[in-house]
Amino acid sequence: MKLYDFTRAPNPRRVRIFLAEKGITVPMEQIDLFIGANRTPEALGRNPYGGLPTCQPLIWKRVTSGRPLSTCTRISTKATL
Ligand SMILES: N[C@@H](CCC(=O)N[C@@H](CS)C(=O)NCC(=O)O)C(=O)O
Repeated sequence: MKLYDFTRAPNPRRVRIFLAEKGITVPMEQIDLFIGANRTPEALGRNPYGGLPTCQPLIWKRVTSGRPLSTCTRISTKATL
């Protein structure tokens, strides 16, 4: 599992805090929201909403409605499975 993170954003921070409390270490990559690095074709390929946090590979499973699942809560839940 790799976490796409931005240390200055609150939602990715929630996941980092959760992982730290659980003692889980994962690779992380900084995506600078302030320069729009979350809106590159590569980033939008990972997360069509362009938001952070995003996790690969296990979060981007589409449900029948076509809506991707990617939230702090979802990532945190999956990280403990
Ligand atoms: N519902 C999402 C919200 C994610 C979110 O809004 N992230 C913000 C950073 S705190 C973001 O990526 N904003 C930039 C954008 O959406 O372009 C979650 O719980 O993770």
